[in-house]
Amino acid sequence: MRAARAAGDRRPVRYPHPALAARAARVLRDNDTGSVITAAPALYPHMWSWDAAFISIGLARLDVQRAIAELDTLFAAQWRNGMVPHIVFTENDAYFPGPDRWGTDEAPDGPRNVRTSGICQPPVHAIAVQRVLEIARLSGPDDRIDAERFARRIWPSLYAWHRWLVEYRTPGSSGLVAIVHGWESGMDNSPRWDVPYDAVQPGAALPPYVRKDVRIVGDASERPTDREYDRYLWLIEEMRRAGYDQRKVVENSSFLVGDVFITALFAMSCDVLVELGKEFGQEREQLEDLTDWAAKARTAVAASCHSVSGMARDRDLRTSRWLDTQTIAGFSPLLCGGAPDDVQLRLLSLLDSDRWCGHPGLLAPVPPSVSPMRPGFTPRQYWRGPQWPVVVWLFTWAFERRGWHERARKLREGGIRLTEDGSFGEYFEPFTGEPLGSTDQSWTAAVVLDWLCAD
Ligand code: 2M8
Repeated sequence: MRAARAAGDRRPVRYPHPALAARAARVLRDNDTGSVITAAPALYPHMWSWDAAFISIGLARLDVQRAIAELDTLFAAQWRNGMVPHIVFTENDAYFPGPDRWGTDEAPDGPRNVRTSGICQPPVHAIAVQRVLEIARLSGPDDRIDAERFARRIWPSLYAWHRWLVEYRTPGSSGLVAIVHGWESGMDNSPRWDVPYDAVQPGAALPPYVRKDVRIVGDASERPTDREYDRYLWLIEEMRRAGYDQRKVVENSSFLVGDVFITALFAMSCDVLVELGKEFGQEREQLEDLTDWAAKARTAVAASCHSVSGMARDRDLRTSRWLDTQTIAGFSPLLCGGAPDDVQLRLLSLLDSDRWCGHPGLLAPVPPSVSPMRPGFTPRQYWRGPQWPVVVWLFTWAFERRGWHERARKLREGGIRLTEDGSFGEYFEPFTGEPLGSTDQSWTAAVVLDWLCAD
């Protein structure tokens, strides 16, 4: 089916849904190296942790076995201490920083047969496993049996990953899951991290480097700045010096922030692991751990809410200061629940208002990464304003789970509207719908496929 030219649209093409689904499937197939689906064809030629989780959900709509293989590949790279690394490297050397710059080969807990980065990304993997299982159950008895075996088999690895986050990444009394690098949040250059990054002072010992991303993305202003990259790389330097010993990393890192969005995802993922664990007969003690971790994470998210706006906040754990920047992460309590009713109502009406999804200029009524009404909103720059389909997917998933079906449906329709041009952009300019960053981004294709198949 050909794309239609839409009258009065700000974009030239809109694909009918069957054609859009076929294009999404082709993106996933084309980005398949045989062993991994790369996050994007040129810009990201490796496996990223949370990308792989979303990709497996899209893959399950096409081929349950392939979805299982993708998650298996990621977890084969799990560190012995439980950490799931943020990048699993392929042989491709077109991305910087590559494995040599990370220098994790000597890390005591690193995997032996594969090279990885030395940090993590948001814990959405249990959610992916459950979703793959749900899709497999609709798909037929063989897929169901395979997916059930897989869920039972991977459960202990998921539990170990969650335990790692509690043991090594929940320092202090805030109860928020902490990150030691903005890349761990997945929202790399979000204004959420501006204040903590100001305190990171790259030393003279920072080895020289040449960025590759800005050569691939034609317009460098869609990417983080060189100043930000200096800080990203300095933090890697600090970790290398700490020998990737997690206690030392957390103790010494000049960036240590309680991430409220990750904390909300962690609470939900713990709930999901409890559900899977009950079904597959996992030990009671471990189920109790997960229930306890979920409750503590929810309490931490609720405690972070601003007394006037209701928005959830990150916390700089080096200075013990709340970070008041208002971004999409402020809506974290709507994902995981646990905030008082009045706060929740305030957040819902803020989300609907012209400051967020109801902004009259938006091409599609889904939340941008930063409110278009805030100073600092930059509509073309990465996590500082554009809309990210994958984040919209998280909201649709969480809202369904909370029983807010109408809200979930509206967001899903908005997400499809945003991506109907068939570019599968990494992120989108909110007013024009122009795809930015990479096109043919795997996780965008994956979530669109899941939305379309759920219709
Ligand atoms: C982006 O992050 C990488 C570093 O991890 C980069 O910019 O080089 C982020 O959007 C991140 O969330 C995502 O997982 C990754 C791959 O899509 O790209």
